[in-house]
Amino acid sequence: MRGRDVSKRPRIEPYNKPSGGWGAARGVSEILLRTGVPVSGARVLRRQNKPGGFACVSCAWAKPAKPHLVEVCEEGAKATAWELTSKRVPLDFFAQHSLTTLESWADHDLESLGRLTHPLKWDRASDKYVPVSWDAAFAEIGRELRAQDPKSVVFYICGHAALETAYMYGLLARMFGTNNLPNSSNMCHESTSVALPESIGVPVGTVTLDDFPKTECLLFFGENVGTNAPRMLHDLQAASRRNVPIITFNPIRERGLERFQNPLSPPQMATNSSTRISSHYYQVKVGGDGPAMLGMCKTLIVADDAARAQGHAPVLDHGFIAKHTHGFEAFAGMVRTCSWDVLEYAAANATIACYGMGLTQHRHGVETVQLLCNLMLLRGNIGKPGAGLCPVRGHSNIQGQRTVGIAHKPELVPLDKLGEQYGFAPPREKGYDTAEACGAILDGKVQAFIGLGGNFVRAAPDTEALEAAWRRLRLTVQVATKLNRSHLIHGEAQFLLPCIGRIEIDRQATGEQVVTVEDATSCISASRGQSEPASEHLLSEPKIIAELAKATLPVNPKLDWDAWVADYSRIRDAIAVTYPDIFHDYNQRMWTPAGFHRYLAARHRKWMTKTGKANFIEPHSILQDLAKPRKRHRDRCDRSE
Ligand SMILES: Nc1nc2c(c(=O)[nH]1)N[C@H]1C(S)=C(S)[C@@H](COP(=O)(O)OP(=O)(O)OC[C@H]3O[C@@H](n4cnc5c(=O)[nH]c(N)nc54)[C@H](O)[C@@H]3O)O[C@H]1N2
Ligand SMILES: Nc1nc2c(c(=O)[nH]1)N[C@H]1C(S)=C(S)[C@@H](COP(=O)(O)OP(=O)(O)OC[C@H]3O[C@@H](n4cnc5c(=O)[nH]c(N)nc54)[C@H](O)[C@@H]3O)O[C@H]1N2
Ligand SMILES: [Mo]
Repeated sequence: MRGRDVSKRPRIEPYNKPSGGWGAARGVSEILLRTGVPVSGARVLRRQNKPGGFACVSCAWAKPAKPHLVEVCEEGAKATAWELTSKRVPLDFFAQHSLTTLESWADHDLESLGRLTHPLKWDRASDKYVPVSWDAAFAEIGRELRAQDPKSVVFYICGHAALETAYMYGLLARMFGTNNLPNSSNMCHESTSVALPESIGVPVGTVTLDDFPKTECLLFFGENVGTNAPRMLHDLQAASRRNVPIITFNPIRERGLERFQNPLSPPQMATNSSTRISSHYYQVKVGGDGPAMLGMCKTLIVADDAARAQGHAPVLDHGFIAKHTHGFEAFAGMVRTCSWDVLEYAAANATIACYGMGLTQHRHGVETVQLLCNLMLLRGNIGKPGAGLCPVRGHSNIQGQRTVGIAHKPELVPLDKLGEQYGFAPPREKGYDTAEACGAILDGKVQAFIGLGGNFVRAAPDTEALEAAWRRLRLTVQVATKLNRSHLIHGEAQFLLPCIGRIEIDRQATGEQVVTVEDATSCISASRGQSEPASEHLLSEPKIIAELAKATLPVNPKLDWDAWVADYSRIRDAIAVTYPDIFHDYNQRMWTPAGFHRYLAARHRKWMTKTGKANFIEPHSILQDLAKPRKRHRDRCDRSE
């Protein structure tokens, strides 16, 4: 068996059909066949994103309370099949291939090998993975970790892991003595998490699925919905049918933002018809969103000045601005003095603004998100039905991990509460985020890296330099379902620990366990695995964390890791003690269809900001760039901002 040569260029072909439709239906059948799971896979798919079923492992889009017959998209079905594959990486594969030879394989081919089945340890003499018992692996990792300064250990977590897992992982890192908790969110919606608290006092979007049927306008910035959150196309299709304008800003004409053929609609499939998604499509330059938003703000403010001068109804929501916001006059004054072309903008009483990587992964991501807030505040579009901000998050529980303590910034975590609950002194020093962790690895300040999922060396920027530095790490541990490049690049001691995925049945001492996740609209719901684990040798993520903790930390009379693993509802009870406002009655409320919504002050027009109001923040760097005409839209950041 040979992997594809990574140096070969991919083939790119034009695609003229709508998103979804027959292409998607064919795609789902093909992937079920290719991964060898057509029958059981199809049965499992019916339980995807349903009450009592499991939450899709592909993206974070919300699940409706009354689900469609099959609440799943092509990408979600592929993700399910990708995890449920009947393929396994046999131990003799590792006996035949050294890690150095596998380095020429593409990630796709590595993952295509199928599921990992045994705990493995890198053997220096042969440069191969050899099987190791779980007990020996935990004992050696514990011994290595205990010998390290906690500040030199990094605990990375990818956004797949459930709330229970993430809570335990954060606790393990902090009890060990570090806030070095970088996560994949640092690479995607970190700009959202920094921008929104300053503007509106919450770090997340303010809309729920219920707002979509009520909205009168949708703005869409830099999100490729057809590929990355396709179930959202149902909500957009419904809005389009109500003739709601959908105004898209994207340098590329993305097919999913143009037309959608609903695979769950027999008439559309039979007649091969489709629905338009975007009513207006503006191909902004890369990084051109800030100027476009300023143009829209100016249009509104100038139109409002004119309307009021002529005694007509105002264009801006002055009642809202006066009662709920701070900094309007300064912002409006600045905008009035700007001179550049303005865009057409349809006024509506309730607008939702959706956005993705096209905004956040820019050097001015924070300011651009804040400018989008300004645009929304001008017409009172936050905290009323049918209106609000909708950052479309990536991994299925990426938003939730922050909610339960995955953060490198100590001020984002109730450290006093944790200290009291578990009788320890949590570290107060800021930890590393993803970019800082990379820097510290390059500088030789890191000795050990524990990765709970993900593909860190590939996901982070500057892969080559990072891989070279990685070899100098003393200990590297990867917990994973499938092989990827980060498992081939190893430190002096490397372990690869295979875990069960969320689609699989998780049996512990008290029976089958359930986990919970938070979606991109802040709804928290239960997810129950449906299929048999890929191998009898796999452990669950909570079990792996508990064993790592027991091997590394002193015994703590206030924390019984084994009792938590035996019954995950006890982890949820503990989470509810740490975060009573969000998680009270957690074990009951997690069964609410579509999940329970966590309280977000901004949704109720309560502003948890320094001014106590929603803030109009001036986009100084964007304005500075505008003053430099030649270079102005070129600067894209690396993936780590
Ligand atoms: N199937 C599947 N789904 C996934 C994932 C996956 O691996 N597989 N990953 C998940 C994750 S972690 C994430 S974060 C999301 C990412 O999902 P998205 O947020 O959609 O991110 P990208 O795929 O990078 O697409 C970015 C879009 O922004 C546009 N763009 C680029 N530059 C600019 C700009 O300057 N301005 C504007 N307005 N637009 C611009 C691009 O043309 C593109 O359409 O997807 C999630 N969903
Ligand atoms: N070049 C490039 N770089 C990027 C991006 C990009 O689009 N292009 N996107 C950026 C973004 S938005 C993000 S969020 C990051 C993502 O960065 P990461 O989260 O680090 O990477 P992923 O590719 O999502 O991780 C996939 C791996 O996770 C493991 N895995 C899958 N399911 C499970 C599970 O249930 N449990 C465990 N323990 N492991 C599991 C499998 O081994 C799989 O190979 O990458 C960022 N970097
Ligand atoms: Mo992401």
